[in-house]
Amino acid sequence: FSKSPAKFNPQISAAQPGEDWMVVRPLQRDDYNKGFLQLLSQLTSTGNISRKQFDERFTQMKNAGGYYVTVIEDKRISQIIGAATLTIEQKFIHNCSVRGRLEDVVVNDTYRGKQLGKLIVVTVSLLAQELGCYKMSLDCKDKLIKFYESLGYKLEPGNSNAMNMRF
Ligand code: 16G
Repeated sequence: FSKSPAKFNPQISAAQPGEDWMVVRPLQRDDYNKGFLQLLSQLTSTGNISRKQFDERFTQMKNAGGYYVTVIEDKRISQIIGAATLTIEQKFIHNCSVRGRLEDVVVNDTYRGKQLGKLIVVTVSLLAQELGCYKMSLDCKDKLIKFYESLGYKLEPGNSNAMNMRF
């Protein structure tokens, strides 16, 4: 972002999300009861996660550090309607820098058209910049490339192939 600050000028921010009925904040334990996992299941398979499993994973992420699970809550109905996670990888390269990864971005499909995707991605991307990441990476479905490009992400020529080994 630092190379093109003029282009990265969001009209909405976590502090001013544009609507007073919503809030952008870190994940809380109680979000188990606010539809967080049901929201994630709009992105991919979540399995059937018990309260105990959720609590244990929440604690593990907190203790490990480097996990910034961020949510949008509709306060009128106490439901999580958007989420995105920043994970931080420690590096030796780039003078012992850190790399950010944007993961598990999802917005409740009944809230389309309110720029909530932009809100949560911009929030988490600014957080990555603030935490000193030298870059922020993501992989996504082809149909979402334009969306991420509009927020400052770029396909890098010769380096734009995400590869997976599924286990
Ligand atoms: C997308 C997500 C990734 C998520 C994956 C789940 C973004 C930017 N990318 O690639 O974070 O983990 O989908 O799909 O949100 P999977 O269940 O096929 O791995």
